[in-house]
Amino acid sequence: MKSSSFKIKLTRVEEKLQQLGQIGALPGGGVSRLALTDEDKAARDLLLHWMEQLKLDIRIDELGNMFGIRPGKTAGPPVMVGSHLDSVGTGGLFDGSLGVVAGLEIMEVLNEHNILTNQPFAIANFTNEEGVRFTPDMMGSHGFSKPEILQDLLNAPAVDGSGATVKSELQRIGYAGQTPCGSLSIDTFIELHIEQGPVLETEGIQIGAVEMVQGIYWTEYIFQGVSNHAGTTPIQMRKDAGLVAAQVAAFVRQLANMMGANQVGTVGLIELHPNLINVMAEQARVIIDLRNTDGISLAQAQVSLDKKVKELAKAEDVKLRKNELVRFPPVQFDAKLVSQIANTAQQLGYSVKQMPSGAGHDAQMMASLCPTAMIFVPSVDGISHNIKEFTKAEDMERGCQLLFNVVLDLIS
Ligand code: HGY
Ligand code: MN
Ligand code: MN
Repeated sequence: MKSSSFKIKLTRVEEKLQQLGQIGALPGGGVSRLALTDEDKAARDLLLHWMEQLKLDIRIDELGNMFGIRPGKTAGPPVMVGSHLDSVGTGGLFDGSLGVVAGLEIMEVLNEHNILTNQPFAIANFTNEEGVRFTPDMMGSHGFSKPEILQDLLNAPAVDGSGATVKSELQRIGYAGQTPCGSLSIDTFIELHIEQGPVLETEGIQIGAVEMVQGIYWTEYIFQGVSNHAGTTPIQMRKDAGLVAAQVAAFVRQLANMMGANQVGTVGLIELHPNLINVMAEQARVIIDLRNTDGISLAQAQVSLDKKVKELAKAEDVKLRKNELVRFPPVQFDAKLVSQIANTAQQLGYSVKQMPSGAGHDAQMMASLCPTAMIFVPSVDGISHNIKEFTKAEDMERGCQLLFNVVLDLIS
């Protein structure tokens, strides 16, 4: 069946994104929809409503992953698209939501034209992709691809120390599903996502055919010093946890510069206790995010970081605890599917570039289960994880149409 005759309706996509944007809306724009909060529940409820309207076979698994399946002529594993509805605390309107809404739009077009596809087609909303309330990130798709770690993921404690766990929050919001995690077999997975970086915009390219996702390491270091008076304590007597945290943060940037190539390093979370102006911190907690497209270099960077952290803690005579929160190696996508995306984009007259992903995505977990790839659309000014995140309507339209055409070619 030639997919090019069917067109997605951008207005429907925009309406759904606009409705989702009301959920967890922040005063200056953007959203805060942390995983398994009431805002996440509200977004899930809205998705449930849309999937019911589309008459999909709805499944919710033990990790709260949500699936909507449209049957085809033949039974068997569906081709699936999807992403995530949770956001970071200062999130934009497009990260994750675009991939879920694009899946709904494909369903809308199939239904309005009464297209009976050969293979079933499914959409997914994966739980806790962002990993900022409960680590690791890509949690739902991780558990879907590795059900043997389900209990560990369900017992994951909230990063904020509130005592909430994934399990207690899934139950609280009513999304502790019955479908066994990982019990749905999937034929192929494609994720449409905003690039969240500057490459496509800078190079004036309309579509990214994503070949791989870089490796991601998250490490928590907790420094235990001695809380003391800021004025009376002589410098040489101090055991200042706050100082060590600051030195580690500075070293992460030096490390990225020393490693060069594709090494990046971020200190997004630093917490001091008691965090008071005139009190030396008793405890400091930092979580470091290291990434690299090359797995060996990433592991080397981590070794250098661990070594330096130990030296800095020793020099200040503070105690050190380390927790390895995330150790995701780089993931290659299916080369054949990547070329199919690139070729279909060219047939549609779109400029396209094959490229890596700097951000983590659910697709990197799905890649261990079935042929998987991603489609990127440009981010204005390369901004994301920021309320200013924006993608132009015409870019969204191209991304959704391309996803539709690739999917229809696969399921017809
Ligand atoms: O951390 C990431 O790259 C993704 O946004 N979870
Ligand atoms: Mn995302
Ligand atoms: Mn994100």
